[in-house]
Amino acid sequence: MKNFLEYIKEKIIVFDGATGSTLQTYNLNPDDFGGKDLEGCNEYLCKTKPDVVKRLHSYFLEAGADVIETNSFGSTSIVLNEYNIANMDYELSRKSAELAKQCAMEFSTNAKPRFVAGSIGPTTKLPSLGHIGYDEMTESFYRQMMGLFDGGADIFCIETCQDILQTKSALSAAMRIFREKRKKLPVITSVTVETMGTMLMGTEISAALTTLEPYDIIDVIGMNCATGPKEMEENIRYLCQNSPKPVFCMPNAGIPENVGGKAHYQLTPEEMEKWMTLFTHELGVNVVGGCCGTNAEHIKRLSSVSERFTPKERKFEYSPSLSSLYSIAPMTIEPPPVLIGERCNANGSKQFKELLVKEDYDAMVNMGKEQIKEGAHVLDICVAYVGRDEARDMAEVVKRFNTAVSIPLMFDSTEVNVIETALKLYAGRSIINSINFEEGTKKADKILALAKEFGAAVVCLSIDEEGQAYSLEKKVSIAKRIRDHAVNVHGMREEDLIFDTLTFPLGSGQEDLRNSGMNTINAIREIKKIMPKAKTILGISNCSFGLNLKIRHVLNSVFLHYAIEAGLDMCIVHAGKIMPLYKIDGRGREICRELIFDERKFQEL
Ligand code: THG
Repeated sequence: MKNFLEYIKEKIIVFDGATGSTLQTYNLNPDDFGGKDLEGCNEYLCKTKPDVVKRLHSYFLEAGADVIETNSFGSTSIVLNEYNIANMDYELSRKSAELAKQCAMEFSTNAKPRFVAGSIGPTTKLPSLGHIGYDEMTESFYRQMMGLFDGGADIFCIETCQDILQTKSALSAAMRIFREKRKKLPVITSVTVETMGTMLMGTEISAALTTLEPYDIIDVIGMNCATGPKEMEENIRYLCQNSPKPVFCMPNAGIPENVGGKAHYQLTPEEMEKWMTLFTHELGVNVVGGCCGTNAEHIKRLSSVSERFTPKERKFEYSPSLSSLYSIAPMTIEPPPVLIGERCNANGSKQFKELLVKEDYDAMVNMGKEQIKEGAHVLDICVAYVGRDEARDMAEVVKRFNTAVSIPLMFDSTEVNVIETALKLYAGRSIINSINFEEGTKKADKILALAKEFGAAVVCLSIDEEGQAYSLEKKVSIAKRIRDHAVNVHGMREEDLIFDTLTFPLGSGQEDLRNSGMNTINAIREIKKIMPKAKTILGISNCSFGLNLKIRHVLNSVFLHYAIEAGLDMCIVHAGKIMPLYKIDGRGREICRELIFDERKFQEL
């Protein structure tokens, strides 16, 4: 049989129509569901009424669907628990795949193969609102997916996502299954954008794409449910213009209207055909199907669209970005640099440290918000404080910042478990700050594995077994070594690595640090030359440690200026305190320049 991912290149793929609203037309009674307590549990029909489930599949296969979805939307323990049958998750999931597979096989021919997509719904819990923890949710998805895999599903369809953390959790489960089974299935992830134009949690489509795009286990990305095609147009257009992966679109038959207490869907098969012709032929959607309210007539029309058009070649532009739960921030901006707020750091701000000790999380969130007002594009978060439980503090902070802060976060910790805790609570695409080769690759390997599992970008410090790099050669050679390891061993992309050539205090009087500023800046230039896709970053304020406050702001600003000139992409700063060069008097500028480039003139004066 043809491979699904090959097939998608030659044909617009047609999924089936609505499961729930079609089952409703069969007028099932409580006995069909296995009793009053289980009424409405569609997934349980796989056990009590397998013939009804097969009838549903055959109905859509006859209409021309290339792919049918298993009757397993809510077959996780999380959802089944509401019917007190949580422990039937594996069995029902497996059965749903077996039934769908039997039907697909009956219809499958060489000319028109039919596939089974395991339906993985969002469950009934929103992890970003703290309804459930990441590990518990992942375990639940794992059991459902294992059933679908063992029952013969050809594809995993992680669909109707309302909170991107649900999708991340399902992806963690899928990665575990593919590792254990030594076999990967194609994965589709599909989010639901409500009528207000964002996902239920407030996520814009650009943020959803940015968060999911780095996952290489995802093969197809798209949208389903909530609205009809008309309301989806702008977001589908965005995906088609920006997604490197094939695009999936399964609208409802319009927005449901309440008719006599029942949901009523108005979009006709003709209207569906008209919209999907636009989406496939003009925008370049690759996979179509119907969600709530769509019946065999809708699917027949989609089949005819698929017969008339071959997949459109899309031109897209994509450069990796960062995201919060809500929106995106690019990893490079014009003019540079991306400003990363430094103040939510227990070691870098007395105020933040005191708030942490008081556990005044609202005030900590406010410090984050203040930095946004001052111009920060991203926030560095560091809660390391001797005598406190860093992982616990990170959890408390990330939980709140995830929903309360609109810009992406960077997690600043040397502890693997602290980074992991943060990633499991954060819905966006973050930066991990940082890795180094102080212990060889040992610790870096653990953090890079986390970066891959959660799609995060990573700051790489020029530190190896011999310690921090001071010379230009050493700064660059460590960066190259980390790049080779991250790319070749872990499958990271060069563009997701952010090199930090280290900022040392310039005004300390320490003889061995005299040329460190210059080396740091020259190393940036060199790294940008040999790794053009990689990004660079500096913790600018380190350069002025120990000096008086007014001078610090001047030196920080001048140091930043020269680093940008050398190609710096991002900097960790107090954004409100950075001055443009023209606001610094000539003499101040010159003294700072001499200090940075170690010209020693000031000694002769
Ligand atoms: N590279 C990377 N990450 C980093 C650094 C780096 N993270 C931490 C640090 N260096 C960057 N962050 C800061 C934050 C604050 C200050 C310096 C660097 C700072 N704070 C004042 C002080 O300590 O005197 C403010 C005091 C206050 O407000 O209480 O200077 O290099 N990857």
